[in-house]
Formats: sequence, C-alpha cells, structure tokens
Amino acid sequence: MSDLILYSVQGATAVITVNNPPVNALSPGVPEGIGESLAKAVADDAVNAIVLIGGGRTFIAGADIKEFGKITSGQRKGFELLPLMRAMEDSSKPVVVAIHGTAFGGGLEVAMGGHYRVASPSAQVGQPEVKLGIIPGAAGTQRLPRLAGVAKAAEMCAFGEPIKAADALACGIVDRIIEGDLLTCAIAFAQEIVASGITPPKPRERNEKLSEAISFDALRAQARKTKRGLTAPLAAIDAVEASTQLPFDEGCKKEREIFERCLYSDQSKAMIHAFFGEREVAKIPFLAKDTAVAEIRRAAVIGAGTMGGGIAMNYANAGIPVIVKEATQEALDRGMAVIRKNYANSVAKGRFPQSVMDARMALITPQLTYDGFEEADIITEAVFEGMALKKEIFTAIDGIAKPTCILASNTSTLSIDEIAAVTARPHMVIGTHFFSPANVMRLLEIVRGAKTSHEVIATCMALAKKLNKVGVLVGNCRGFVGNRMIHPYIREATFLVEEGASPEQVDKVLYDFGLAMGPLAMGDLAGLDVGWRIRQEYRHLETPGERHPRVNDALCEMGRYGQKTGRGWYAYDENRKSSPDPEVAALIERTSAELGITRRVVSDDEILDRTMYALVNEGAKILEEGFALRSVDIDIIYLTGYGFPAHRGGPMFYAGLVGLKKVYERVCEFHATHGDQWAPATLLKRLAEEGKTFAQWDKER
Ligand code: T1G
Repeated sequence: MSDLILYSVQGATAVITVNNPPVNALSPGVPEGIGESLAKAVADDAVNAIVLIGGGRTFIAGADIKEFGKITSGQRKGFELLPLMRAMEDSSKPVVVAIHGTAFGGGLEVAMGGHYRVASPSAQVGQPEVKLGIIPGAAGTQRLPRLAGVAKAAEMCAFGEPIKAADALACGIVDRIIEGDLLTCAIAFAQEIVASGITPPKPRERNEKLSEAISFDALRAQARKTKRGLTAPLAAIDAVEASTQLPFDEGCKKEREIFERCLYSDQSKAMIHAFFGEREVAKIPFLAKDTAVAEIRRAAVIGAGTMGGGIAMNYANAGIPVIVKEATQEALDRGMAVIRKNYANSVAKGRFPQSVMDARMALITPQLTYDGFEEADIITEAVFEGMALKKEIFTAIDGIAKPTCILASNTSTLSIDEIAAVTARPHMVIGTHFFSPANVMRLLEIVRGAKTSHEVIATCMALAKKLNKVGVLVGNCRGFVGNRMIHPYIREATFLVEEGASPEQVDKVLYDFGLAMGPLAMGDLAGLDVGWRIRQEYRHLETPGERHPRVNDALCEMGRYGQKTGRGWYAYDENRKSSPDPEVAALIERTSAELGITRRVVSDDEILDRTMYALVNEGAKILEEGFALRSVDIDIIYLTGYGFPAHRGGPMFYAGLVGLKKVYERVCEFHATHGDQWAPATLLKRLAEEGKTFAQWDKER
C-alpha cells in the first residue's frame, strides 16, 4: 500500500488516515488506498469498527483538480468513486468519518459514504464544484438530499457555499460535534455504535427526507439572477431534482451524465484556470524562497478620500492599527464618516456584530499631522492623482519614516520610479494600487519600480494575503496592467458609438458576455472626468493624426461626469437607476457628423470583438514588454479587479478559447480598417502562427 494512506488498528478500531498533503485531494492512489484499507479492516476479525480521517490540516478537500485537464485531454481515464462509497456503506462494521478542516466536493461525497460523520467545531463541509464550472460527480447530488434534506442540498450544490459544522449537525450531514481530540472521540463514537448493536444506516437508503417539497423553478430563477451566465448551478439543480424523481442508482447515472457535460465545457476550463491562477499569481519566480518578509505591525495612510478611507479599512480589518492623515479637518471628518457608514452598513446587514465594528474603528486614528508616522512599517499614499503633490508627500515622509518603512503609492497611472527618485530610499518604494471600492475589490496591483527591493516585493505580496486581497505583481508602465489595457477597450467602445452603435447596445453586448457592467456604464460609475483629466495631461504624447474618441470629452464638457453628477452616458434617477438620454443620442449624432462619419448598423459581434480583442492585443504587448509575469496574471487582474466573468477565464484565456489564430486575423482586419492603434502584438502573431494559447506560453517559459 502506498504512503498516501496510513492504516493502523487502535484497540478494536481500524483507523484509515489520508496522507496526501497539502489538502488530501483524491489524487490517483488515494481512493484506491482507502478501498484497500477498508477491505483489510473488514477482513480483520480483531477489528469491529472503522474510522476514516484526514492527516494534517484537513479532511479530503475534494477531487484532485489538477487531474481534470488530463481527463478532458484524454491523457487519463475519468475517476470512479462510487464503488468506494458503496463499499463503505456495505461494510458490515460501522464506518465513522472524522472531519476537520474542509470536507469539500469529493471529500464530502466520500464522507457521505460512511455510516456516520463526526466533526471538529471549526470544520466546514460543502459541494463547491459549481465554482469550478462543474457539479458533484460522485453522488453528492444524490446522497446529500438524503442526509440534509432536498432544499439544503439543492442550495449547497447550486451555489457552492460551504457550511460550518454546527449547521451541518443541525441539517443532518454530521451526527456529532467533537470538542476534544477528534480521532480519540471518533474511535469512542465508533465503539458506542458497536456496543449499541444498532445496524448502521446506509445513506443511499435513507429516503425519508426526499419527499420534502421545494420549488426547483424558484431556485433556478435565483441561480439565473445571481449566477448570471453560469451553466453549472442550473445543472446542479437538475441533478438534485433527479434525486427526488429517480431511484438512487438511476439518479447517480443522471448526475454522471450532467457532470461529464460540465467537465468538458469551456466554462469549467475557464473557472479551473481562474482557481489555479489565483494561487499562481502569488508565486514570483525571481524571488528566492528565503527572501525576508517584514512584519507589518503598524500602518499609515495619507488621504481619507474614497481610496484612502477604503485602504485604511483594509488595514483595520486585518487587525493592523492605522493612522489616517488628511490635510483639513473637514476632509478628515468626511472620510471618517464614510468609513463609519460602511462599517455600520455591514453591521446592519449582519456581516459582523457591532463589537467587531467598534474594534475596527478603534484601530483607525484620524489626524492632521505626521505624528506617529515614524513608527509605521508601511505608509500608503492615497491622494489626488498629480505628480507634483505625490513628490511633495514622498519627500516629506522619506524624512520622517524609519529606514525599514515601506513607502507605497496608490497611484493608478503615475511612474513609481519618478516618485521613488525624490526619496533617499528608492528600494523601499513600491506601488500598491487598490481598486475602488478598496474595502470590497479583491485585486491589489503591486507595482515594482526599477529599484524596488526583493524584500519589499515579498513583504507586499504577503501583506496582500493578510489584507485578504489577491496581490498581482506588475511592472511600472503607464496605467500598469489593468488600466493600460482598459484604455484601448474604452477607446473602442467609444469609437463604436461614434460609428453607429448606441451606448445601450455596446453595454448590453458586454453585459450579456458576462461582465458586471458594460464599458460606458463603468465609465459613469468611475467618473468620466477622471479619464478626461488624464487625457488632457497626456495630450502632448498623442501621435498627430491619430483618431481619438470625442464623445466622452464632449460629455465632460457638458458637465456630464457620470453617476456623481446624475448624468453621463446615461441619465440617473435618485436611486442611481440609469436610462438612455435623448440629449446624449443627439450629442452622438452631432459628433459623428462633425467627424465626417456616416453612421452605420454595428453588429453585436463587432462590438464584442473590437472591445475584447483591444484588451487582448494590449495584454499581449504587456507580456512581450515584460510588464506582467504571465498571461494568467493579466487574467486574474481582470477577474478580481474589473468584473470580468470567471466563466470566461479572463481576457487572455478567453482569447485562447476563441483561438488565437482567429483573434489575430480579426486584429489584422481592424488594423487594416482602423489604423495603427490596432497594430497586432508580435506575441499574438507568433502564438497564432504556432497554434498556441497564452496559457501554453505561460507554461513553456
Ligand atoms: N485539487 C488539487 N489541488 C488543490 C485542491 C484540489 N482539490 N485544493 C487545493 N489545492 C492546492 C492549491 O492549488 C494549492 O496549491 C494548495 O493545494 C493549497 O491550497 C468528485 C468533481 C481546500 C479551502 O473545489 O477550496 O471534488 O498553490 O492555497 O487557502 O465531485 O484550496 O500550494 O501549489 O487554496 O488553505 C472540489 C478547492 C473539487 C476545493 C484550502 N473541491 N480548494 O484553502 O490553501 S471537485 C474544491 C479549496 C470535486 C467531486 C469533484 C482550498 C481549500 P499550491 P490553498 P487554503
């Protein structure tokens, strides 16, 4: 037997321990090993009960996701777990499954093969497969309704959220919560069962909860609304519904069919890419394993505006005391009031109790001076986006901060090197670009200057994790990665409007593609004046004769800055609900005429291709210039910072699904029609010719 499974006999109980760190995934050899141990225990006359437990930090966290690609590409056969669960249920000796950490996916399914389950108070159980674009594939949709009830099972399988041990006990998934040592108590529980003489119940035969009446259609409606565009939640509901209509074995067959369909879908490939991508971005190839990571005990933030306030909340949420400095009492009071309101909203919504809010507020010290900055381990500047002001601030804090203090800027476009140059410690200067609202958005672009030290990079990557952010390391180019790419995307969206599309049409195409909102609605939300000011600042860098969007500037000239002025691309009512505005339609017509453009019917396909491929082409340029480490880093930036739909896997992965050859050809067409702004990236051309994807390029480097 391999060392993936450990077997011992303690008294009269056989103990089977899964030993496949870090998360005891059901990699090849694990299910087989459990099966062999089970058979050994059943055959051993000295054994009267069996306990299955996970070694290390968790019970089984599910099937081995790394294997899925091998299955879909035909490298290996699909897995078959059902016989293992059946063998557990059919065991003549009671099988008790002891759960700590996370029993997720296949882990919970294996656990449901046991006659009984006991759990540590901190354990969680769940069927999170939908988050990978699939559904439970080892009878989860059939056994869970039998244990937890149909409604609970349908909800868990459709939405994928885990539940805590207490909830699992209440709904019948778990039979006992163990406060003491899990293994010792699980063995004692198993011996209690033996002593009672009860015939252990087989979960697959426990049909009493299946008659519970629920509205699957209402659940489907909810899934369509909250999981827009995703197929797996609906598929999971179908599979759970089957448990109420078919005998167990037939239900399992149905589940398998649906599972296979999902596994081979593009959505699943994209979501698995996103799962591993989120973990991959934390790995910085050039950082040595032993790079020192400084502990951030105290922080300071300059600026209590939307960004500064949100950043301060991040520190407080992570238990790090933070000073917030503003220039005027009025701005400070306003900023603190927003922070208080945000926390109060969370308390009102039941996210955490008042005591948590109080503790977090107590960690935030508002002030007008630099007092206490000398103790900070990191100072984050989050003031107005202007180089002169940033330089002034960095000069000041360089004089006050201790030598080991990291000086971070939240700039979204300005050069970190230029900012660092005014300090005597450019190696300690870095960009930490939070996304608005900073207390909500998960992305943190970590911008590396030419002189930023490895220790500072490693510390900021670790800090991102502590702040519950997804930190992605990027290089110091204008707009860094996310905003550099958004520029051509918005440009094309605006050109399309000038050529004949309506703002509603453009936004609808991208919303239907799965984005949280279309590009023009996003501009209204972020404030159209922000881009307008940046364009004015950089006008001198424009290539003469190059086409530039006009309508967005014209909107700003009319004072239509977006939601904040109640008018932008759309008109907004007092609830911020948008509607098309005839004034905008007239402005667009006028602008097209001034530009000498004859308006035409623009197809939805053209809208999608021009906006998406503008992102992809710029992303490819960023890669060839080395400003992002891997294409997956770009994908994760878009997934966690720009509302890009997970089931598309990010712009670069999406391009791979379409096929880079097709993308490249379309970019060439746009180049021929619309000029040099569409010059194809060399990397895109090369990969298209080689028949590769960006994801393959990542792996080959
Ligand atoms: N398979 C393979 N690798 C996995 C894995 C898995 N299921 N889960 C985690 N890893 C790797 C991960 O990539 C990382 O690797 C390391 O383990 C630590 O993870 C038949 C179809 C369990 C809550 O969806 O939710 O069962 O980066 O950094 O924060 O129906 O991992 O170190 O090289 O995330 O402590 C269902 C997914 C599968 C669970 C731990 N199960 N995992 O979080 O550590 S489908 C899941 C998680 C299935 C059945 C089917 C989390 C975690 P590396 P980590 P963590």
